Amino acid sequence: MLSRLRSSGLADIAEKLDRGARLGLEDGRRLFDSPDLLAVGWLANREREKRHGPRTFYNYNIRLEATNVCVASCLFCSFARLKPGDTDAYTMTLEQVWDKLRQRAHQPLTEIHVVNGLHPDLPFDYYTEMLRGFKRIRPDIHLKCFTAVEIAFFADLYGMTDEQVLRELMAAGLDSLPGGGAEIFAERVRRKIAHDKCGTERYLEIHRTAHRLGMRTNVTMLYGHIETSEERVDHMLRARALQDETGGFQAFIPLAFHPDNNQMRQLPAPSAADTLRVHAVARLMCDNIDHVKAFWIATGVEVAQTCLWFGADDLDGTVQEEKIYHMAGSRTPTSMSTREIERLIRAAGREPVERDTLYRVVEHAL
Ligand code: V47
Repeated sequence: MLSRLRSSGLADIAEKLDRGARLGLEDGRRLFDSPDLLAVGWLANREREKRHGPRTFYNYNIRLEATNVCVASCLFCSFARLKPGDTDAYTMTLEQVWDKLRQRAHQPLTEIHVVNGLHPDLPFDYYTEMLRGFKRIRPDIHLKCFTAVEIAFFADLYGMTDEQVLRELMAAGLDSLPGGGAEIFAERVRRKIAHDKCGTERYLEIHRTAHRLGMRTNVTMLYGHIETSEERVDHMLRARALQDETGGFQAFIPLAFHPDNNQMRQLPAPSAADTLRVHAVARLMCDNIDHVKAFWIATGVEVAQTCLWFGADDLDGTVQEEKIYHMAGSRTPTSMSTREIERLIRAAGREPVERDTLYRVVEHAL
C-alpha cells in the first residue's frame, strides 16, 4: 500500500495519520483532488477500523416532521411550503403528532427525530407540549428534536435567548439536537443557498450552548451543489474546532444534495464516487468526532453499504417516515426494519450493532 500511496502523492498524509498528527486545510484539498479515490478510502477505512473495527451502528428510530410551513426559502429545499394555505402545506395537531408515536409505541423504538419547518404562527407550547406528550406515551424514549436553526427561530419569534429556549425544551423532555441546518458554513455559499435562516456563528453557538447544558448533538454538511472542495474542508474544520472545545458532537453526517423540486434543480445530484469521497475525507479531517454517519436515505442504500468501507461506521436508523429527501427525489424506501438494516450491513461485510442515540449498545430481551 505504501507504494500505492506514494504514487498517488498521499504518502505524507498517510505518514501524518500514522503519527497522530492533524490534517489541515491543504491536506483536505489534496484528498478531494486526488484521482486515487481508493487510496483516500483506504486511509479513511484504516481510521474507521482503528476506532470501531468492523462494527456498524444503527438505531431503531422514527422520523417526524410536524409541519412543512416554513418562512425560510432555502434554495435546496423541496419540503418547505411558505404559507399555511399553500397547496401541500400541512401542520399536524398535537394529537396527530402523538398518534404517530402511539401507533408504534409497541415497537422497541429508542429515538424520535423531529425536524420541522419554521412556522410563524404556532405558540411555543406547541413544541414543549409535543415533547411532554411523547414522554407521557413512552417515558424511556430519547427525543432528538429541532435543529439549531429551529432553536434560533424560536428565540427570535418568542423573544427568548437561545439558551432559554434550550432550557425550556430540555425541561419539557428534549434530550439532544440533530445536526440539520448546518448546510455549508462558508458564508459565500450560505448567503446564496440559505440566506434567510440563522448564520454559521449562531448555528455553532447554539451547539456550543447545548453541549454546555449537557446535551449531545450531531453536525451535518449538505454537499454536492455549489460548494467548492475548499469550502467542504473548511466546514469540517469548523466542526472539528468546536469539538475540540466541547466534545459534544457525536456524529458528522454528510448529506448528499437531492435536486428534484427545488430551486437548484438544474444541478446534477452528486455522484456515488463523490459521496464515497466526502465520507472518507470527513473521517480523516474530523479526527475528534467519534462517528461518521452515512444516512442511507441521503446516499442510497447501496452507496451507504459501500461508505462502510470509506470511513462511515453508522447508517442512522429505521426512520419509518421521511419527507425531506423523498420530496427532493430520493428513491430509497422511506423505512427499513432492523432486520433489513442488519442484513444490508452484513451483506457489506460489516458487523451490525444496534445503538441508542447516545451510542450505548441496545440488547433486546429474548
Ligand atoms: O438541514 C434539505 C437537508 C437536513 C435537501 O442529526 C437536503 O442524526 C439534500 O439534518 N437534498 C435535515 N439534503 C436532515 C438532517 C439529518 C438527517 C439524518 C440524521 C440527522 C441526525 C440529521 O436535510 C437539512 C438539509 O441540510 N436537506 N433538503 C435536499 N434537497
